[in-house]
Amino acid sequence: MGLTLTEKILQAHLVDGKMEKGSEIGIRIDQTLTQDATGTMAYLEFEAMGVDRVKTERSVAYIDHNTLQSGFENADDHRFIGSVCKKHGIYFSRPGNGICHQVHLERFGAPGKTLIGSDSHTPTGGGIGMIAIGAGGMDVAVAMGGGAYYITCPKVVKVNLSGKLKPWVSAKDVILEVLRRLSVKGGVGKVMEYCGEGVKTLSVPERATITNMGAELGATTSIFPSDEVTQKFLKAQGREDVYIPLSADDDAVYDEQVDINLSELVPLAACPHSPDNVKSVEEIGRLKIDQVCIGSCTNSSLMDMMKVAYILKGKTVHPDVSLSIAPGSKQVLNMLAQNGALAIMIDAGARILESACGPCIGMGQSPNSKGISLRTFNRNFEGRSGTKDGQIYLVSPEMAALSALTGYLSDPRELGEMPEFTMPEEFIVNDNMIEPPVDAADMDKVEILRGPNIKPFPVAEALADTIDAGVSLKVGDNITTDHIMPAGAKILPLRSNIPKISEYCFAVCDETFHDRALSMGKSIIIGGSNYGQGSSREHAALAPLYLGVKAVITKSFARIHMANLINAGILPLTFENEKDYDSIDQGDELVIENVEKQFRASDRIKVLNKTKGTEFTAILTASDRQRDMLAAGGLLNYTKNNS
Ligand code: MIC
Ligand code: SF4
Repeated sequence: MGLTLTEKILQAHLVDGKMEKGSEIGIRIDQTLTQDATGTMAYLEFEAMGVDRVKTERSVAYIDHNTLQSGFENADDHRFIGSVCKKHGIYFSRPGNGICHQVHLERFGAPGKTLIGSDSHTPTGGGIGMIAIGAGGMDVAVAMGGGAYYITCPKVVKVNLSGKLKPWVSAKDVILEVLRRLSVKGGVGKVMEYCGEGVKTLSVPERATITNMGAELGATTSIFPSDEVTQKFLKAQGREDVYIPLSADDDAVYDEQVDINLSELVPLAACPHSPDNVKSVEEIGRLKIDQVCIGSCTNSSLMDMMKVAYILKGKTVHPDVSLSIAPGSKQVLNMLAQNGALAIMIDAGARILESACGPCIGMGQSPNSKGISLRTFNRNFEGRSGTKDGQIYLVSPEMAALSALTGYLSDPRELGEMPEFTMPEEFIVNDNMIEPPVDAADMDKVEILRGPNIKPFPVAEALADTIDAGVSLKVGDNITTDHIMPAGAKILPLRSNIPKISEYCFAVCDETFHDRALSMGKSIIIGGSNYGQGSSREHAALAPLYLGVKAVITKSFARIHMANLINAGILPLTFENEKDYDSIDQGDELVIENVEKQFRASDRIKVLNKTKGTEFTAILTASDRQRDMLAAGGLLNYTKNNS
């Protein structure tokens, strides 16, 4: 029986467990990446592990999220991360060099390798044929130390692409179509593997747009084969040496199949407030807009920018619209500057932002109140833009650029004939903003620079015999990590300071949560389905841990968040019978007796609702290793106990 590409790469990296779907496997990690908003915590955790030098083939730290520097905090974090990198063997991509996923694809990604990153959009690397997975900072720290990364052996979905995209229909429309069909929960426990005749019509950056936003499906990752298109891209980046051809066997067996005829796709938009709320321009109708933002790790490649420049050429941004453009990397920005496209954008009235995440994570450019904003980004969760009632639509760069000129949501096919946009034979390669580490022999000479905002992170105590705690919060379905631990210009600078950032925990849902949880001392959170979807930020587990949350009971969890809860030593349970969700109210006192004894004996955990005088069963879906971690009080305690 043939193998899928996913199985081939996983199998080649398998260090623990068996390749049986649904069971836990440990894989060797070749490369890691971090970004600054999750990186400070990841490197504090790495330091706590006491490993001298990273044991991966390549580890890179990027500074791209917190580049606003409206106080000393971010600059301090950058210096801290830079000094840790120098000492411990990590490459340091300086602020200004670009968004982690875009730069990693350009400069480090390699077919057949494994990559984990402390950012949920790490699967962007799947565009170049690698198994690239988003993870919590602690998992990345362990991988840097040479430890395996554990995942549930995934199901593999064949996404069979046929045909060719019509003019002005974009790679963004491909992934929006997949989201429209499968929803934000559709990829949980699965890898989306793209194959079929249509694959070769897509460039590497286009493939990366698709794998990037596979994160919004909740998928473990997404991957494209490595073929001549990959080879050409790597050659243009001066890295042809890392190219290897890779694809699934012809007789590979998949768990599911999705067929997409690229020729039939039309321009689409994800409407507020979910990436799967996808509609065509006709379905949305005439929509007057206030803002357009082009950029982010989804759509900031050179080819995206060249299309935007073509559309803007000789025109002026509509008087009622603000257009911002953030090219994804220094390489992209530099090439736009040299080929004149940047001048076209400036001339049209675009507001050029630095090569960083920027508005995507609410670092500036929040829309006006009730403002309608078209963005080429990947997430449009409520409040993420920094404007609570902002109405965010996710669209392709082509649709964004044309709409910026017309002032309303416009179908880019109205542009008529499309010229051919071709990838350059050679990109401008200058890695002068990537600092290599010092030699191992000199590591003791490097001083670690710690600013006053960098506070120790909370570590759970070993599990108590009995959890007897009140429900401090009850929330509904599809709660994102942007609800649990919001970001944005005010809060993001506090990522290295858990006591301070926890003041904003769940503030989007309930501003009184922080004080209530603190005064309760210990508590339990009740959630609906797909709880914790979105980012990989472990702050969404560490802040609740700091506030005394002992367990979270939901209808279902998103993958990375559930792993982060276990890493933090918080018990993640799901209702055996979803109806039990309805019988619990905020303030109820819940008791789980003999917790460890119960979960060592079975997946089914008995929970008493003392207030209501009822009892229900919750399920713990965890491997033996994870149960050990929960008993020890999280990954760090577990690692210490076992070293
Ligand atoms: C995001 O897009 O939500 C982020 C900000 O990149 C996060 C990481 C973070 O919260 O720091 C992610 O995707 O994991
Ligand atoms: Fe940055 Fe946005 Fe990409 Fe997250 S999704 S890495 S915030 S650009």
